[in-house]
Order: sequence, then structure tokens, then C-alpha cells
Amino acid sequence: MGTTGITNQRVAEVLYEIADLLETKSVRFKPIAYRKAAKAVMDLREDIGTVTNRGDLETIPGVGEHIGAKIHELVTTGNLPYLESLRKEIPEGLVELAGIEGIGPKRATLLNRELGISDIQGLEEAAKAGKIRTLPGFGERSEQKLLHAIRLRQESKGRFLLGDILPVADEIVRQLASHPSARQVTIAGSARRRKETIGDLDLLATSPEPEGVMDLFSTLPAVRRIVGKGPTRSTVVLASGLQVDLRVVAEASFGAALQYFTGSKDHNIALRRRASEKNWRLNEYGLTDLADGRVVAGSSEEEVYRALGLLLIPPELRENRGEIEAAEEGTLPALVGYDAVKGDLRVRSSWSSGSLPLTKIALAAKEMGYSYLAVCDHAKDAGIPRGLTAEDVATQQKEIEGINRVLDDFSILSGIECSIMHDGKLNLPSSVLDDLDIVIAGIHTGFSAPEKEMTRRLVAAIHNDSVDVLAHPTGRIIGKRDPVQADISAVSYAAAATGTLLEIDACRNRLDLTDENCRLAKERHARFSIGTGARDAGELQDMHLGIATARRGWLGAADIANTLPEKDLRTLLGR
Ligand code: DGT
Ligand code: CA
Ligand code: CA
Repeated sequence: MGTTGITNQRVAEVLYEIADLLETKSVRFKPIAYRKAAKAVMDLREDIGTVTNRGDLETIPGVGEHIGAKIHELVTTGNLPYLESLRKEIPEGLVELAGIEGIGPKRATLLNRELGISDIQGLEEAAKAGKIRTLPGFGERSEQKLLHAIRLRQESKGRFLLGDILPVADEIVRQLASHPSARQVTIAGSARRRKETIGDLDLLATSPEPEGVMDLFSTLPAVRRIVGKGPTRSTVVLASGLQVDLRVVAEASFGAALQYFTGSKDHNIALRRRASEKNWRLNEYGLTDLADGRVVAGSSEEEVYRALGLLLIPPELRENRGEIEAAEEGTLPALVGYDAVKGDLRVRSSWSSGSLPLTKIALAAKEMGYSYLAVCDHAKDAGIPRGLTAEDVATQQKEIEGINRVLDDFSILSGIECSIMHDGKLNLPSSVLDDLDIVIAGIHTGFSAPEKEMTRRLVAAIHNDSVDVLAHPTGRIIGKRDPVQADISAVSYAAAATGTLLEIDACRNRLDLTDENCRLAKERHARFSIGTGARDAGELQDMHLGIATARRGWLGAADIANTLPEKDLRTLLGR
């Protein structure tokens, strides 16, 4: 039996889309089943085509006869008429509407039925005209919140999360590199700089036969539309709406082209100015001496930077924030390596919102090469009904001790994530917290407090002797929730003074602290921890995004507590 070479990622995307569409139709239960199957396909080690050929689709957890048949059809034909018909049935705008913070599929359907709203623009107009407040479950305040959510959405519109794009980019690079005439194939642009969101994906290749590579590129399974196609540059749009640019350049220009198309634009402008001071020209073809037309450098990035009197600057730093000066003076920071983290410092178990029991999440972490993991389920309060009580904490701790006795070369640190209340106090007493290995505290309510009050809350939590880590310090969710207003400088000084770690939440839509806040906090001598907040094995994989953020924030391994071996980490936590 033949398959179409469709990737697991793409199959999962299709299943997720079906779930969203069914939900918007107010179909019950099925969306959950489709999401479960989508996740299982994402977590699958084997290629979905292989599993299909073996007739083993129904051995995938969550895949029964019905969904199995859909996957089979998609994998063998490359099409799914069921999805096409769902798409036709439901206006595109309605799905988008459901994605607005505070709406969701049920309310989207209600808005459509009662007010005829079918897209975000319609929602905005209705909110401004005060029509939304007439509906059950909505008020004047929710209208204001909706308008705010719409603004946030518009600002991030057309941009994609780095964590969603990198796997897609790696897959395309892999496919292009398999072409017989492809030589170098690599990611450039903001994705290479590991910026938190990506406008479009830039790829670069060298090949003695560019047409063949371009033909392959424009016919990749993920491509929905070709915007332009030529021998040196092509642009396509994927089903997700992501635009991808591929440029094929000459081997001798590869370094200059990679430098140019990696950007950032501001970094390039500063670099070009530096070149012109020497009467040289820097562009995507090379570095040329204008006096005699001699090519000074071009085949490697290192050569280009060296010719300009600079050390090679890691892509994550190329934002014209002082990296060129540092490269000149030889003071570029030694950035934390992508393999330097020895354990995830914030993970959920099935005791709260996680899907895996303690042993399973520990084994998943061990398999990633970690030597420890901090399980920090939420502590229960009004905002977190599924959280742990003081009693739960004690029972869970016993369970962790038992697991640690049987696990080789791996430890679970017993932890908790407390809520910081309005007065800066925590939702569990220190008598409970002081028995644990690590205590994380974060803001979970009252995000809109004024700056002074919020700063006071955060600083109070930092000064609490029981607190080791300030979780997701600003609470932002990319495209969904603004950061809280707080004086990050004051927060950093307090963290440095007390030895409280500031967290980099590595979850792909949070990345909180941001790169720039990391740098600001480091300058104030604060130290950091990185945690994913993972609820399953898949989400553990977001760690590299937290490391990327740390690198973009000029952090080294010594700045990050969970690069330490367990013993030293425990000493640092000092509990
Ligand atoms: P994005 O796509 O918005 O996430 O950000 P980038 O950085 O990937 O930007 P993009 O795709 O427009 O261009 C890729 C790179 O090409 C960019 O980082 C630097 C270079 N570039 C683009 N336009 C210019 C320009 O006008 N001047 C210079 N010096 N470089 C540019
Ligand atoms: Ca780009
Ligand atoms: Ca581009």
C-alpha cells in the first residue's frame, strides 16, 4: 500500500483542526476524542505512514475505528473530504472568533446565532456599539475585555509561535536536504535568531542545480499555495498560513547570504555601516573592497565577521543591542548551551493538571537526559480548584520519596506552585512549604493591578523565606494576555538580594521572563531557573525555547540554577 509521505505533525494538525471545527458546531465529546488522537500522533515515535501500512493505527492511544479510518484516508490519499466539508460548513471567521480569549466555541456559536456575528471585525463593531452586553453571560466589563483581547490578537496577527514553527522548519530542511543536488540547507531569519514569534520562515540553500531544489520545495506536501517561483528565490504558503521563503545562493556567497538573511535588520544595518567605514560593501553576495573590487569574505559567516574585526556573534544576539561592540571588545557572553540544563524545574503531575502520574513523568524526563525534575503542582485555592491541599502535599511527598528510592540516577524534587495573594502572602502556610525541596510562587489572579501594587505583591513574595522561585514573573501569554505592570528592575534587585530565582517559563506561548527582561534582571545580579510547566511528555520538549530566551537575554550557564548538578542545586536552594 502506498502512502503520501505526510508527516505526523501534519496529521496531528488536521485532527486538531477537525476538533476545533466540531467544537464550533457544538458537537459534544468528539472534539475531545480528536484532540486526544492528535496528541497521540504528535507523541508517536514511529512514522505515521509506517503504522498505517502495518494496519496498526488503532494501537495508537485514543485512535479507534472512526478516527483510524480518517487517518488512513489522509495518509494514503493525502486528502480528507470530511475536513473539506466541515470547513465549508463553518465560516472561517467563526473558528477565528472562538480563538479570542474569553470567547471559545460555545460563545462564538451564541454570538453568531443571536447577533449574526461571523468574524472578529463583527465582534469588534458589536462590542463598540454595546450590543454584546445584552447577551446572557456578557456584561459591560466583558465587552471591554473583549476589545482588549481583539487588540492583542490583531497585534500578533500573522505571526507564529517559535515553538510551533521550528519543528515545521526542521522537517522542510530535512526534506530539501534529501534532494540529490542539495548541498547546504539551513534556517535563517527570525527563526534562526530564535525570536519568540516568527513572521515568515526564511530558508537558505546552496546547490549546483537550484531548479531541482526549487521544484522539490514548491511541491512539498505541506505547501498549499505558491506565491512565486524562480531559480534563486521561491515563496510558498503552507496550510497553516505560514509563508516560507527559500533562497538558493552560490557556495562562495553562502556565509554572506546566511549573515544577511539571518538579520536582524537593525543588526545588519549596523554591520553594513561598519563595512562602509572601511570603504567596503557588505551585502548578501559578500564583503567587497570598493577600492579594487576584491572580495574580502563571503563563504562563511565567521569569515565575514572576522574581516570586520569581530568575533562570530551567535544568531540569538543579533538584535543590535550592543552585541557588535561586545564582539569588537571580545566581551561577548558565553551563552548557556542548549544541552546545559540538567532538569526541568516546574512540571505538573496527574495530582493536578498533568496527564501523567509521577513515575511516568519522571521516566519521560530521564529519557530526555535529565538527572532531576521538580514536580510543582498548583496549590489549591478559589482560582485553582484542582490544586493540592496541605494534606495532598504531604501524601504526594511520601509518594515521591518512594519513587526516588527505586529510580536509578534520577530524582524527583518535591515542589509546589503557590499563588501569590493580593497581600503578597501565599495560599499555603510556611509550615507546609518548608518540608518541600522547592517552592515556586506566581501571580494567578488580579493581573490588572496597578504597577505599584503589583510590584509590592511580587517583592513581598520574593522576600518570603519559603519561596525559592518567582514563577512566570509577568504572567503574559503571547497574543492573549498582556504582561502585568510591574517594576521588573525593583523585582530583580529584590530577587538578587534574597537569592530568589526568577523563572523563565519555557512554555511556547509564554516565554516569561522575556529575553530583554532576562538581560535587565541579570544586570541587577538576579539568578534564574527554567521550567516548562509541562503537563505531559510532549510539553517537556519546550525547554529549548526557554534556553533560547535565556540566550537572547545574554545569560550563561552560571546564571541558571538548573544547569547545576542536583547536589549543588539543593545547596543553592538551601532547604
Ligand atoms: P520576521 O520574518 O518578521 O519574523 O523577521 P525576520 O528577521 O525573519 O525578517 P524578514 O523575513 O523580513 O527578513 C529576513 C532577514 O533579511 C532579516 O532578518 C534581515 C534581512 N533583511 C530583510 N530586509 C532587510 C533590509 O531592508 N535591510 C537589511 N539590511 N536587511 C534586511
Ligand atoms: Ca522571516
Ligand atoms: Ca522573509
